[in-house]
Amino acid sequence: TVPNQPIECVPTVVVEDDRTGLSVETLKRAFQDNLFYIQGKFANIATQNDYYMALAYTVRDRLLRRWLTTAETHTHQGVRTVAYLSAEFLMGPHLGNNLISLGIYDEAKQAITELGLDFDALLQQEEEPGLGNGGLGRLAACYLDSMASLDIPSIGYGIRYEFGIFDQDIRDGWQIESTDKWLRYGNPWEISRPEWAVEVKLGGHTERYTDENGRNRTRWIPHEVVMGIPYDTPILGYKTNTATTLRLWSAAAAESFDFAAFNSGDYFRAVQQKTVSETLTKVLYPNDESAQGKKLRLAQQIFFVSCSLQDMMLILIRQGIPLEQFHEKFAVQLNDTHPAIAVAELMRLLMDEHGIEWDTAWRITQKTLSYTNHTLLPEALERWGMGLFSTLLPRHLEIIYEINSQFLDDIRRKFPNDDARLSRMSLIDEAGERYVRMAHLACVGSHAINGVAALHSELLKQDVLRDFYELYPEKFSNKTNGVTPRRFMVLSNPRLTNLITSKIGDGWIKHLDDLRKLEAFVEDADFRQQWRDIKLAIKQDLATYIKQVNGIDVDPTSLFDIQAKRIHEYKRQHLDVLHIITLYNRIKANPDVHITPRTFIFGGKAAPGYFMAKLIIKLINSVGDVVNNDPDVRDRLKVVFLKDYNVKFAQRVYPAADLSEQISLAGKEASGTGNMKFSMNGSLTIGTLDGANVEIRDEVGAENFFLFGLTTPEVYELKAKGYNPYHYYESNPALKAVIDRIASGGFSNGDTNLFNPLVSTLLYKDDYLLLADYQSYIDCQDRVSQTYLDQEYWTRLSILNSARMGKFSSDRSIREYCEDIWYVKPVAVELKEYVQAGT
Ligand code: 8GP
Repeated sequence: TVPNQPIECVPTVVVEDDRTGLSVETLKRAFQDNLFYIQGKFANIATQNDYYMALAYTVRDRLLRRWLTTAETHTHQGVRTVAYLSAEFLMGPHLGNNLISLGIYDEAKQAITELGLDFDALLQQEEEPGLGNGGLGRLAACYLDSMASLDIPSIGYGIRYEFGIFDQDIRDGWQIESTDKWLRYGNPWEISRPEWAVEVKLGGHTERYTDENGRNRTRWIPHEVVMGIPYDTPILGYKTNTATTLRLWSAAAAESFDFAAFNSGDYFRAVQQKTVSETLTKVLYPNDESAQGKKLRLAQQIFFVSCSLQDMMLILIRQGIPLEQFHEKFAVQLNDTHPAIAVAELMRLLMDEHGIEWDTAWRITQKTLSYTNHTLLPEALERWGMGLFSTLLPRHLEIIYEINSQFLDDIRRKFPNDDARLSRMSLIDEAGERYVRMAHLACVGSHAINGVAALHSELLKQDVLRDFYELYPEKFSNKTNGVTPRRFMVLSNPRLTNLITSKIGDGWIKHLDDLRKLEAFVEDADFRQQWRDIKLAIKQDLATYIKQVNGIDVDPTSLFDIQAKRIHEYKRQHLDVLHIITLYNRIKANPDVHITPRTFIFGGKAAPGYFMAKLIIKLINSVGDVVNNDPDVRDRLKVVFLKDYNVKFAQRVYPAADLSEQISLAGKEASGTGNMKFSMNGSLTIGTLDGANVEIRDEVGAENFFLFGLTTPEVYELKAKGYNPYHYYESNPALKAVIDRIASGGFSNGDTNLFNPLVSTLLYKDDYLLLADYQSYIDCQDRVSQTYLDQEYWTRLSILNSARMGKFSSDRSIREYCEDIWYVKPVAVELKEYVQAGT
C-alpha cells in the first residue's frame, strides 16, 4: 500500500463514552490517561505545561467527532463552502473557548479542581497563537467562530507562521521586541496532514507549447518549488455540531526537486535549498497598516494562496466534480489584498494546469472571489515593484497584463477619451517606477467589494476606490464588522454573563439582539448595584495584576480609562496623553483643584520599524513616571502601560474598562472592533465620528456616547484650506502649556531632545489633527469626569451600552456576507452513532 493513500476498507471506529464523555468523571479519567499516554509523565514529574496539554487533548478528543462529521456531511451534501483567505488569524487561546462551545466549562473546572490542580492556571498556560497583527487578523478569527456557530460550511486558509507577532517588553519606557515562540512546547490543537501537501512554484520563466489537441498553452518552468503542508485546527461553533477548519500552510523543501544536486554529490546545495524553502513561513511581518514591499512577503502570499486554491481543487477532483463548477462549490473571500494574487493564481491553475479556456476561467474567477478592504491609509495599499514581481511570479505577470489589457478596453468603451482615468485605474502603476497594484487586481477579479463599516464603505466609494465604484457600482456594499460575544463576553466576562443570563436567559449568546431585554432592568436599583459590583470586582482584579506586573498601585474605584490597540499616529494615543498632561497641569497650578480620580491604561504594540509609534510608548511611560510619583497628584491620576497586549490579555482588559478611548482622526479608522468589545462589556465610549463609532453611537443613542472632534468632511475641508497646527498651539494657553511641558523636558529629566520629533511633528505637520481636535477632546473628557461622579447615572449608561450592542455580533456580519456575497446557507450537522465493526 502507498502510505499516503486511504486504505480501501475502512474499519468502523467505536467511540466509547470513556474517551469522549462529557461528565466530570470521564473528563478526569481522560485527563489522567492523556497525562500518562500522551505526555508520558507520572504526576510527580509533570509540569504545568504537561497538565495543560493533558487537558487540551482531553478537550480536542471531544471535538473530533463533530469535526469529522461536519466535513463528511458537507462532502456528502455537496454544499457550497466559504473559503476565508487571510494572511492573519489572531485566534487567541483555544482551550477556554472550546470548553465554552462544548458546554463543559464548569465540568472541566470541577474535574481539574478535584484533581487538586489550579484550573485558571492551566488556562493561562496556553501559548497564544498570535498569527496576526491586530484588527484584521482578529476579525478573521471572530468570523470563523461565527461561521461555525451559524452552521455555515466554511474553511479558513492562512499561514502557519513559526513565529507570530513579537512579544513586547518595556525597558526604561521603550518597547523591546523578542521572538514569539508559540510552538516551543507543542501545539495540541493542530493535526498535520502531510498526505495533503501541495507544491508551489516560484521564479523561473515561462514557455509556450502546443498541447495534444493542438491548442497553444503556457508552461511555467520555475526556479524553485516549495511544498505546503497543511495543519488543521478544528473550530467548534457554540453549542452546535458544526466544527469548521482552520487550515494553515507550513512551507517545507520539495525533496524531489533538488534530487539532481543530491545525486551529483552536491549535498550542501540540496540542503541549502531546503533552508530557503523553510524560511518562507518562519515569521509574521509585524507591520500594521503599512506595506513594505519585501520579496519574502510576496512569496508568503503566493504560497498560501496557491496552496489553498490547489487544495480546493483537489477536494473537488477527489469527488469527481468538474472544475468548471469551482465557483458553485467555493466562495473565496479575500481578507484585504494580502491574498489578492488569487485572481491571477486561480486563472493560472484553471488554464495552465487544468486546460480551461481564458473566458471560462475568467468567469469562474470573478464569480468565486470577493474582496474586503480594511484600511483607508495610503501607505497600507499594497503594490509590488515590477522587478520583484516578474522575478518571483513571471507567469502571473503575463496573466495580469492580459487581464489589464481587457480591463482597460472595458474602461475605454465606458469612458471614451479619458486617459487620466485609464492610468489611475490600470493594474500597473506606470507613474514612475512600475508597480502592480494589488487592490486594483482584487477589484477587477472579484464580483463583490466591501468596506468594514458604513462610513468606511462610503469613503471607499467616494475616494480610495472611486473610479472602480463608477465602473462597477453593483459590486460595492458595506459589511460592518462584528465580534464574537462567545469569546469577548461569555469567556472573558463570566460574572457579567451570569448576571445577564440570570435576568434574560442565555439566548443572547447566539442572538445578541436579545441583550435589549436588559433595558427593562435599567431602573432596577438592585440590578444596577449588582452591575456596579461586578465592574468593581473586575477592576480590582486588573488592579492586582497591574500591581504585580507594573508595580503601580491603582485605585479600583477610580475611572478606568483604557486605550488598547496597535500604536499608530492615526489612532492618536498621544492625544490621550495630551489630556493626561492637561489634568496634571491643572493640579500643578492648583493642587486642590477638583479632579475625578482616573487610571489611564494603555496597551498595544508598535511596529518595530515605526519610530514615532515607539516614541509614543516612551512618552506614555515617561508621563507615567512623573505623574504617578508626584506627591501633588495625591494618587488622583495614574498612568499605566500594560506590556505585551494580545488576545489573551485583551480578554482581561475589556471587561475592566469604564471608558473606552476610540479617538482616531475621523476618516482614518476603517471600523475598529475593540470599540465593540469594550462597549459590550459595559464601558462607555469617548470617540470621534470615525469607523464603526458612528454606528455604535446610533445604536446606543447619542446621549449615551461621548462624542468629540471634527467630522470627516470637516477634516477634508480644514486640510484643503491649509491646516496650520501652530496656530492652535499659539492661541490655546492650556494646549501650549501641555506642549511646552513636554518640549522643555518635563517628562525627560530636562532633556529637550528626546521628544522633539514628536513635538515638532505636532507643531509643524500634525497630519492627524491632534491640535485641531484638542479642545473638543478636553471639553468632552471634562463631561466624562463630571458624569462619572454620578454613579447611578453612569451605571444606567453602562447597562444601556451593553444592552444595545446586538448589531455588533459577528453573527450579524456573517449572515450579511452569506446573503449578499457568498450565497451560502447553513447546513445542520447530525452526529451519527458509531457502530462496532462486524455488528
Ligand atoms: C484594521 C482596521 O484598521 C480596523 O479599523 C478594522 O476594524 C480591522 O482592520 C478589521 O476590519 N486593519 C488592519 O488591521 C490592517 O490593515 N492590518 C494590516 C496588517 C495589514
